[in-house]
Amino acid sequence: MALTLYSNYLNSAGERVRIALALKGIDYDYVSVGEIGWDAYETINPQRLMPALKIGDQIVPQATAILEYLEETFPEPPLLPTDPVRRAQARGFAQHVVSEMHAIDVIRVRRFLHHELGVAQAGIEHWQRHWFATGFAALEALLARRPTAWPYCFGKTPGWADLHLIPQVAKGLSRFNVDMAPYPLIHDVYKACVDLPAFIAATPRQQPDYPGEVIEPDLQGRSGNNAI
Ligand SMILES: N[C@@H](CCC(=O)N[C@@H](CS)C(=O)NCC(=O)O)C(=O)O
Repeated sequence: MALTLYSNYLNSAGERVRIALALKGIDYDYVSVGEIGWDAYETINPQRLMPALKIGDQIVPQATAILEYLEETFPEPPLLPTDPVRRAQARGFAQHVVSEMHAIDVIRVRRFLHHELGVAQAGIEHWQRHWFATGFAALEALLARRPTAWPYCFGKTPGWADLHLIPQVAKGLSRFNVDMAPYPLIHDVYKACVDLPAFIAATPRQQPDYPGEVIEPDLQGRSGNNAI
């Protein structure tokens, strides 16, 4: 079945999916939402959020749903641990990135805080620092409790938790000046992943719509899902 990923180069939720596609060696077409425009994209994905995966003529929104489809349909190599408890822990770790960090650091939330609630730039930066620090502290504590100091979050090979963690760390380091010194275990996993071909292939600069430099969305712009 033909697969098409709708994403853009900076789309960190899409980066999770791109890592999974690369780890599993799955061929897909890439469509840049920036190039087709948000209104055209809405006809494809009414959620107006990236990424979405087109499978044949069907659309699946939300990175987690896409990752679950890939794991079920292309089981090799497995991204989730085989032990059921460890598998649940990997999912819980990843879900913390998705729900407790990424969901509240995205540009549409920051624009809403700024335009609708009158939060100035310094306040927005405070918000970002607070939620990155709270989130990474919790993830660091989870890594510290592992029974084995695996090179990756939950095993000897990169998987589900890693592909969620790395785009969030990369974004924190390159775009939000997050100090990773308090999180040495996270930083070790980051170092183990960041030079792997699948993780490199998924980075913003490797995407067809990378404009040559990262253009940080500013507070004045309009978000894709019209949150503001
Ligand atoms: N829960 C969604 C989050 C998707 C999401 O927020 N994507 C961002 C880019 S990383 C987006 O589409 N932003 C457009 C906007 O904020 O309007 C997922 O994991 O797929």
